Amino acid sequence: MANRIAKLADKIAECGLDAYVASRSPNIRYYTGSIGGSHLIVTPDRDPLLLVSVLDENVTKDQASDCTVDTYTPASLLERFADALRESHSVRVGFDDLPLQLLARIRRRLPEVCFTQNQEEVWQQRMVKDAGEIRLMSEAGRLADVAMQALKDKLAIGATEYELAAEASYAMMREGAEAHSFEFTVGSGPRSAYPHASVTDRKITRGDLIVVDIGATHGGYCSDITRTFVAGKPDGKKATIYDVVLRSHEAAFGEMKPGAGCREVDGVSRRIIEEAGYGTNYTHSLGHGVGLEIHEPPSVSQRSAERLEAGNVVSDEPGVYIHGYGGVRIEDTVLLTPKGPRRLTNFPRELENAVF
Ligand SMILES: [Mn+2]
Repeated sequence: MANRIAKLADKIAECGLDAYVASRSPNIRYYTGSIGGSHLIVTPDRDPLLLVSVLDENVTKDQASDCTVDTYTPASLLERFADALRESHSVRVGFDDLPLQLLARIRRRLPEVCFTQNQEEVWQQRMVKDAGEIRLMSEAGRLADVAMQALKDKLAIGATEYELAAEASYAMMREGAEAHSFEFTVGSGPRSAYPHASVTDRKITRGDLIVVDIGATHGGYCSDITRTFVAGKPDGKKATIYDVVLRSHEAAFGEMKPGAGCREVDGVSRRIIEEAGYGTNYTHSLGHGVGLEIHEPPSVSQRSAERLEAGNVVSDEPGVYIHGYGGVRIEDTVLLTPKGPRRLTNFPRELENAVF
């Protein structure tokens, strides 16, 4: 953690800032290793200071490394915050995110200080995963695969979406997930046309497409996988849509190399779906960064100007959704290595494996 904080201190100096306040909990976890702590104050030449409420005092003292931990009460937060910035003689202070009311009160107390929101430097760091993060993300990926297999084993006509989601949840948590990385989607039949379908009491019926989007967190890090199952032998249209989405997913995967433009990679996936006549049914971007949060930079989309680099972890998740009919999405979490893409989720993708 010390070198992550040191890097941040270098970056803020380069940006002409005297101090940086990290208040988003994934950022505090990234820089200190602690799940507790409210505000981490980093300056180029002083020990980092982590302000923690009495509620989180014990966990933060046990977990936080490479910073001084100081406890505040609701009455003393503002004073401690202001003191820390005064002691460091900071004039230009960057922050990731602060509640507006708190920011206004700090500004009133420190009228000489100029506060600017700056998330870019933190994201530049967090976008490139180090070896320790990659280990945790690989395990999060394995947990998602285990959960997908457990769910698949229970696929049957008459099973409810609730029952299927419960199997995935139980399997991943028993194996070492600390949480789900987002709300599961088990969208069956016409509900598979909802990209974020949630989970209901709907029973699986013959002919259904079933989109299952799940993920685990491990050591704070997320995984994200989607598979689409088919209840019974698919008719021509369902087989075609499945094939198009799988080809789109595979083609994009092949383009996920360091230096590739996010926009171009999205374009490769989109062209295949457009050529098959389903362009307007592909209603989201190809992918998003994954890490301590389930949606992070870089965005792999038409609006992105970013380039992929080694150490990025992004999702590869094209989809086709037809209202009233159903949908298909196939997604893996992908690590960019210097040599090319490597999947962190590996559950089989072939249609034969998707039919039950
Ligand atoms: Mn995703």
